[in-house]
Amino acid sequence: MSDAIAYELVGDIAVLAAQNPPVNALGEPVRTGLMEGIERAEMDGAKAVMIYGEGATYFAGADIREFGKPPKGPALPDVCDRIEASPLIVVSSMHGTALGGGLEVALSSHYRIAVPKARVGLPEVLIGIMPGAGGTQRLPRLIGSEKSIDVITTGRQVGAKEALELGILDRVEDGDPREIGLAYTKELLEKGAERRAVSEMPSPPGIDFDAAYEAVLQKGRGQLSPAVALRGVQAAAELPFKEGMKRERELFMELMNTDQRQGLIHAFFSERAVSKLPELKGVEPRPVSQIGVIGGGTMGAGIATSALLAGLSVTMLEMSPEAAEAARGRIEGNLGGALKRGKISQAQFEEITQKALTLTTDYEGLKDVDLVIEAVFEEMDVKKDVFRKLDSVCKPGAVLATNTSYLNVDEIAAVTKRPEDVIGLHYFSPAHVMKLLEIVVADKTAIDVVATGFALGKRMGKISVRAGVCDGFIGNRILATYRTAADHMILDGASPYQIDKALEAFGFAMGPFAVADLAGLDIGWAVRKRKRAEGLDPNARDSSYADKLCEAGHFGQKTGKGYYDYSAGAKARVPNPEVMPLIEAERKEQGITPKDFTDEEIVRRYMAAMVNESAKVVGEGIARRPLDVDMTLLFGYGFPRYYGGPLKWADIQGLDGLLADIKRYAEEDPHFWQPAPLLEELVAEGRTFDDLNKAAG
Ligand code: 3H9
Repeated sequence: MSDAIAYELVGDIAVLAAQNPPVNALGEPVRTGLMEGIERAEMDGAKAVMIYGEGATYFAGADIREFGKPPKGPALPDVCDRIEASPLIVVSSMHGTALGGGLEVALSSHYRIAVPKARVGLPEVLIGIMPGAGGTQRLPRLIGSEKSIDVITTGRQVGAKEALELGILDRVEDGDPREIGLAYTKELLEKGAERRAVSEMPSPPGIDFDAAYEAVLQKGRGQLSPAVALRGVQAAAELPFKEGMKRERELFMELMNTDQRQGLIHAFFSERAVSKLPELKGVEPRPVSQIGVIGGGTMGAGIATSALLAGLSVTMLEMSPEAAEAARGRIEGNLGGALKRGKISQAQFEEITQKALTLTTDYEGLKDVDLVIEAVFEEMDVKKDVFRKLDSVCKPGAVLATNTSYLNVDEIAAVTKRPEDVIGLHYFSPAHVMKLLEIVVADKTAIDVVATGFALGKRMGKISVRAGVCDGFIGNRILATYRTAADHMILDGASPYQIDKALEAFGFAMGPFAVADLAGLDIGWAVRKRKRAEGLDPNARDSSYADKLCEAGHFGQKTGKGYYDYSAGAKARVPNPEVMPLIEAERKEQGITPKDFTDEEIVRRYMAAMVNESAKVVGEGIARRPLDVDMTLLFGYGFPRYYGGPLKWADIQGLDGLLADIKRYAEEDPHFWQPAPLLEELVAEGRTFDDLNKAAG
């Protein structure tokens, strides 16, 4: 027998225990073990079978690592059918997360029990596929079409209590999954309960599936899997079980063959791999329980909120009592939002605001903190001054972090006598909401300080990405390049509105000019001024229409006007009529004859610029692996998850085609479009970015 499933006869009950850590994924040995277990139970003359998982969970789903490989052993739908068809009573006892194929095994069982903390769900759409082992056929027969559409198209995890109310579970009981499963099975046998196959239950009533399909498609913003999965639920309502299963298989295979499936699975594994760095193996992070935050503006208050929500004590340093009070107001406002959303209770809110948060205007207040993050004005001299002060007051071993978004961390570290304790922790605004954290490792940063950064990120629920020192680190450096590509297209004939529309159709939640309006046009203005002051390359193209917009007092949403006019509200994006004349005047001044761009051309150039700069960032070691870039863009810059990230997208598009485009664009502007050496190397060797991910382990 496969040792992924342990078999034991307890009286009349055959117990099948999954032993496939960490999540009891339904890989080939588990499927084989389930088949053999059912057969053996029948041969042994058992009266019932009880299935549960050892370790952390019941089956958490099909083994995602098997996707795209040649099939081996019994297929999961056949395993489920075999379980359901058994003449014995089959009971599943669940704990942990019974997800995807896991819940499908449970739905093929005749009775289902779970512990109160268990969660169940069909999250397949989140990885670009849909339930493929009867989930779309059995769930609707239990809970109806509408509720199934909710569970399946959102992929959400349903708590045991709700699952009981919905009718997914028959019983919820606290205890050991094996013990409660056995007791329940015995009870069923004693009362003479009969086999109960969900597939034999009547089809659920239908609804207006076409309207529901359109609504789900729209909500998915280009993601296909939820809408396609809905068609499976439709089949359950309209077809007999066997035909419904056939339809489910067709739809499942359709999704399995999409690029979106590849992108979403890449995102799933990369999200987990991103903070696993070989050099951190076995490195103990420094203990952190009290942190200091300097500067209580939007960013500092967001960082403080995130730390407080993670259970840390925070001392916030501000320049004056008034500024400290304003910072407290911001933090309490953020925490109030968390309270409203049910993330914390009223008691926790009070505990945090009264005990865990301290405001101070004196650096001495930071002398006992384990880690301090400065979020002051983005200017080198200001930062250096802060770090000199920190160096003189902080206790030995305290981690000194800067939240700079582009300044040189080596230079900041150099003003202290302890550069090994200095690191960049670059949060994204609003810091208590945005998931990305760039951990910027400077030349002299000690390895246990890096480990401390990652431990802090994990505690705050962030996706932490290691970055090296350069202007803008990973994310903002790449952003600067693709934004420049967009600016060049505007000079050459595209409008900000066409660019936003084209990129939103591609899948971005907001186009770059709508984002700029949201972030504040003054930010880009300051960066442009700094870069011009540092001296632009004489071959670089420059433009000033956006500066003129700022000079006229238009900073975007916060002033009511930017690229768009927000007088009718933030959502009503009406083009600001002052913008196009400024652009046209500039084209004239630069002697440019505007040309038409197709939406496709816009996307292609924008993405080519993004991929090229990403390849430079990886090639220079600023990002260790392509997946580090992918996760940065996904979690900090609104890159559509279903593409997996810009470099996964590039792999799927074909690197040779992208390089050819870049070379073609370089004929017009050789300064901007310099092909990344790494991209040229990969094309020459016929390799992909993902090959580099795999080589990095
Ligand atoms: C499906 O079922 C299709 C069927 O309908 C039809 C088939 C015909 N496979 O997340 P964690 C790994 S599709 C392989 O850190 P947590 C994960 O990579 C599937 N590996 O732990 C990690 O590995 P490593 C539907 C998997 O406690 C380790 O397990 N199911 C799988 O924070 C620990 O994971 C899903 O989509 C898998 N299915 O969260 C569920 N799942 O240590 C996907 C996990 O090397 N999984 N691993 O980095 C999850 O949502 C979470 O992992 C879970 C645990 C909630 C289970």
